[in-house]
Parts: sequence; structure tokens; C-alpha cells
Amino acid sequence: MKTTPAFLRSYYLAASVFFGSCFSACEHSVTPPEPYGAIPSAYQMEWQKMEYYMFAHFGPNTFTNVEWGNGEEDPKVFNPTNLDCRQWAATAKAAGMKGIIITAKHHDGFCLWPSEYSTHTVRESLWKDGKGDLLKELSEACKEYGLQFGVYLSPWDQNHPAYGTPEYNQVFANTLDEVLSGYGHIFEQWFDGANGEGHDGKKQVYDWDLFHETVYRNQPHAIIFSDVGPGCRWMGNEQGIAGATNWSTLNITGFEPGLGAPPTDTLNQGNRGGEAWVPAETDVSIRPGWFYSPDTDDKVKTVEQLVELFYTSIGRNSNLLLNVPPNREGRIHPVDSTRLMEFKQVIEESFAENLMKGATIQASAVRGNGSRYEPANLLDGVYDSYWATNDGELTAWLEIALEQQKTFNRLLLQEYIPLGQRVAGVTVDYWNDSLNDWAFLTEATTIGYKRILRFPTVTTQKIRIHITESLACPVLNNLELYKAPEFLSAPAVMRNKEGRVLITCSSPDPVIYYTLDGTTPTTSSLRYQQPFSLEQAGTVKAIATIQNGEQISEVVTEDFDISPAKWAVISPEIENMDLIIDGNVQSVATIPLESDPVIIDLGETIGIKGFCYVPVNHTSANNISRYHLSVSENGTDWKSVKSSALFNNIKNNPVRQDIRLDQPVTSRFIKLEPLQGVHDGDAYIIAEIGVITK
Ligand code: FUL
Repeated sequence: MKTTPAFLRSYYLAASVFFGSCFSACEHSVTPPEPYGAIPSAYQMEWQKMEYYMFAHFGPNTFTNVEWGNGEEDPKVFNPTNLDCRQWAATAKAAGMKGIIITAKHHDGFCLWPSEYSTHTVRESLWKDGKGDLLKELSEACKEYGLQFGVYLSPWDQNHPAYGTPEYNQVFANTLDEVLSGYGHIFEQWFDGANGEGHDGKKQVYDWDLFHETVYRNQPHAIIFSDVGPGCRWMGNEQGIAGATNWSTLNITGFEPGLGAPPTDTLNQGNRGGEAWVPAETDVSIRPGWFYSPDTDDKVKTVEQLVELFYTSIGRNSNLLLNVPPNREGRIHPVDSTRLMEFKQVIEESFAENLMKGATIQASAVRGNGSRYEPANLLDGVYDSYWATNDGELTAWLEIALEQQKTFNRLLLQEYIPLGQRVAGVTVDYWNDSLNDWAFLTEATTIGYKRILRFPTVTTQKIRIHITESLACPVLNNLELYKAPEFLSAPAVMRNKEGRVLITCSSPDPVIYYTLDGTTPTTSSLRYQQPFSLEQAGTVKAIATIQNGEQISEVVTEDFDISPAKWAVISPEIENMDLIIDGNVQSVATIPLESDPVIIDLGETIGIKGFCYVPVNHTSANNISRYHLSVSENGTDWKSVKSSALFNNIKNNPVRQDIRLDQPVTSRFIKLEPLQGVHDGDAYIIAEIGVITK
């Protein structure tokens, strides 16, 4: 065996100590990036990592079929016959959700616990002979299922007699105190910004400092939701679409929740380099409305729609608060829970195998040129290890060589947000073998906690990610790559002015089947070849299929009332008024404020039980919020059937409004007089008007 002479051994030792210590000293002298701008608290980080949790709207509205109760409801209407909060918790858990937020008190003031500060509570209801406490049952169920528990409390209270006076602020603070001290840990306190008028017409000037102090005194770690945080923010719409640019930072000075909030576009995108860390939360309902209604059992969002919501919320640096409203039994309806499980399955399939596994990665720059911030940190699955460049290096590229050729269509990126949100521009290229060159794949502006980019499926072994703009040196901690299954879109069913039904599907070359008898369509049902006539009321259910029926879409159900084939809009006499009865919700009429009321001649006298107004499904549209509705047999003598009525919550959730009359009427003409829009515009917008005869 060869031995090293003693004098050489001591030389080697000295040299290795010297070089070794220099190496580790150099490594350690590489300082981590300084936090940039506003950064999340430890509790905001915990909250952000929850990503997905349930909203439960439940209260008198569940039983009265309205979205906003007025506080005058008899508390006895609240009477769930088979309430089981453990079923809600089991459903949320199985769906992959991390918590439940309950509407402890909505705008009608009804308290789901026996509050000492109200006479409009479960105590006054028939449920459990007034002995029940829903917050107790739900908080215990959440605990049992390992879920976080959160509460929604509306400061706007249409029942409390003190509302609209300074005393009410203390009443509301007492109410908060009660809820936040009585049911264990609360992860999120949800403040609704709605601020309507009280009975005496007075608006409340809210004491937000008092409310926040009350929350933090009881629950120091709670995330406070409102339009402007401070814990997290409303992202500006109730359709589930966070901004493609979405900063978790927001300028809050001078703003307040509700009427004093920043514009909805700002809430949607946050402020680049904004002064406070107020990340976005996407609240959206699985049904068209927030409360359960038997009328919407066939309007529960499809899996395709839920998957879309996933990408426009969690995929865009926002948490997803998905509302799944319990029904009149006090349970989550089977249609909703089935849809949740199917949704979860698609997401699991889409993100089953990270194709970055085994990849090698090179960066144009590495902080300190050492191993501590090397790009391999992006693939190690460890949250707190990250790749960074040197201070001042605001652009960079990463080149990833996959283990072998891979086929994929999703790229997941994460910034290490404990050091702030920095990246403002990123483009992604892939190596295109046939071009023998790099080709454009996709691009984005912000990343934040999590960004998932979707693009057409490609097969390649190399991708290159360019950080093209960053507010400070980029700091990223994770990259993942996936092949999500292609989706066969469900068909769209519409009926035109002539009463002909058209069924279309956005996926290529589908074969469509449908039924008219309410049964679920199969490949043996009627095959759709061309538009068909449906002048009377009826239900169309349709599916799309490809590959000889091997792949079948979800079922779509459209419930039609009588068709507008015989109708005519006779007022106002302005262009395009026919668009409000053409069956196409995409075509809209714009009606200047001073126009004559909208009068529709139904062509014959019919029994009318209600009417429907389809607004434009965008919060910036000046949809009608307040209206009069009258009917007439002859077009001259009018009878008022709705006077100065409100379309509830239409500003934030502009979905189809089905309004039932107190008493059915028999008439030939209907007259809609818009009184107020959701914004101060110079025209109102109507997509469709219909009548309810069923
Ligand atoms: C809105 C409310 O007015 C709706 O009723 C619902 O509770 C939604 C989550 O917030 O502002």
C-alpha cells in the first residue's frame, strides 16, 4: 500500500483546511436576498398554503329562496330537517379542502348561534326547538375532520334596530366578540363590504378600527378578509376570475372595505410594489347564487367550469373559497358533493406526475456563484430552498433538460414569497426538434405564491424560462411540469327567437345526443343533426361524445319556458331592442337612461308567474339594480306587480335573475322600468328578458 510521507501529509491537511474553510466561508458570505417591499406574516403564509377551502352560505335565505333577506323574515322559517355539520365537514375533507367558512350572520341579521345581542337567531327558530347552536356543531365537526374553521359576519344588518346609529358599531363588536371567543380557533374572519340602508334609511359608518381590534384581541392569528384586508382581499368579482396579473401587494391608505374600496380592477390585479401584503382570495359559488335553491339543482357548475375556476384562482396566485351551500335539510346536496369529487379527481389526474423529475437545470446567473442558491433548489420539493440571482440582476434565464422527451401542457411556477413578490414578466420557450430551434410556448406577467400556465400540449426534452422583468433579484423556489388530460367540453344549448334549439360544442368533431323528456342522454338518445323547434316550455339535456362514444362529456341541462317566437319589443323605439328576446345572452341592448320603459308584447294573453332578467355577466357592466315591473292586458292600462324592487347582489354577482310574482297574473304585455343601475352610467344593459309561466 502506498503511503504519503509525513511532511506531505501535513501539507495536504493544511491545504485542505485552508481551501475548505475558504470554500465554506465564501458560501456563507453569500447573503440571502433582502426581503423586497411588503412581505407576508407567518400567518398569511400558513393561510396561503391552505389554497382551497369551503364557503357555506346558510340561513333563512336557504328556506325563502332569496339571495338577500330583508331581516323581516319570521325566524321560524329557519328549520333544517336533517342538519348534519359532520356531513359538510366530511364532504369538504374528501374534496381536498382545508377549512370551512360559515355565514354566521348574513345581511338579514339572523345569527346561526343564540346571540345575546340579537332577537333574530336560531334561538327564535323552530330548529331543535330553539336549543341549537350551528356554530358549535360546525366548529366541532371541523375539529373532528382536521379542518380549519372560519366565520363570515356581515356588518350590514337589516334586522338590528340600532343599525344606522353609532351604537350599532358596539353591538356588532359585541357580536364579533361572542363568536370569536366561543368556538375555538378561527383561521379567517370574513367581513362583507355590503353596506345597505337600515329601516330608517340611515347608512352605518362602520368603526373598522374597533372591529379589527375585537378580532385580534380574540384571535390574534386570524386572517381578516375584506376589500382591503388587512389579512387577505376580495379579488374584485364573484365569478372566480383572479387577474392574470395578480400582485399580492395592495395600496390601502385612504381606502375602506365596501363603498370606500379601491376599484374592482385594482382588487383583481393588486398593485405592483403595493404598500401592504394583502393577497387575493377568490370567492365563488358552485351554484349561480350564494344560497341553496331547489331551482338551481341542475345549475351546479360542471366539472369543466370548476377546473377552469381552479386555474383562474389557485393557478393565478389566489386562494379559492368555493361556496357549497347546504340545502333545506341542512346537508350538502348530492349533486354538489358529486361534482366536488369529480373535480378533485380531474385535478389529481392533471397533477399526478411531475415531469420535471430527473431534470437538470442551468441558470444564466446564480447568487454568489455557489451552491446555496443553485437552480437545482427549484426541483428539490423543499419549500424554503430557492434559486436567486445577485442583487441588481433583474433578468435571468433557466434552461431545463428533462430526463428524456416528455409531453406536457402545464407549467407550475412558485416565487419564494416570504421574501416578497418580485417577478413582473416571464416567457417560456421549448426546444422544437423540427425547427431545430427554440419556439415560444407561453408567457405571463406575475407569478407570486403559485402560478400555473396552460398551453397546447408539446413534446420536447428542453424548456427555457426567461425572467424578463423583476422588481428585485428573482427568487423562485419551485418548478413543476405536467400533462393534464384533454377535456371534452360539454355542449352549449340555446334557443333562438324563433324557438329553434341550437346545440354546439367547442371540442372538435363531437357527436351530440339529447333528450327532451328529462332523462339523462346516452349514445342511444336522439342524435343532434340540426336545430329543432321547441316553442313551448321544455327541458333539453345534452351530451357530446367523441371516438365513437368512448369519451363522453358532462350532461348539460337547459330549462326553457315558452319561446319568444310571438313576442315583439314595442318600446323603447331604439336600435337592437330585439336582442333582449333573441335567446342569445351574448347579444345585448344598451338603453340610454332617459329612454321609455321596456315594453314587450307577448303576442297573446298568458298566465305569468314571474319574469327573468339576464344581465351582462361582468361587474363593470351597468346592469339594472332597481326596477318597476307592470303588466297589462291591452298595453294601455297597467298593473304594477313589482314596485321599486331590487335585484339582490347583482352588482357583484351579475347572473340571471328569476323573479317570482307574489300572485300569478294573466296578461299580454309586460313593462320593465329601470330605476337604477349598479354604476353611474348613462345607459342600462339588458342581455335577455323572459317570462316564467311554470
Ligand atoms: C356579497 C354578499 O352580498 C353576498 O350575498 C354573498 O354573501 C357574497 C359572498 O358576498 O357581498
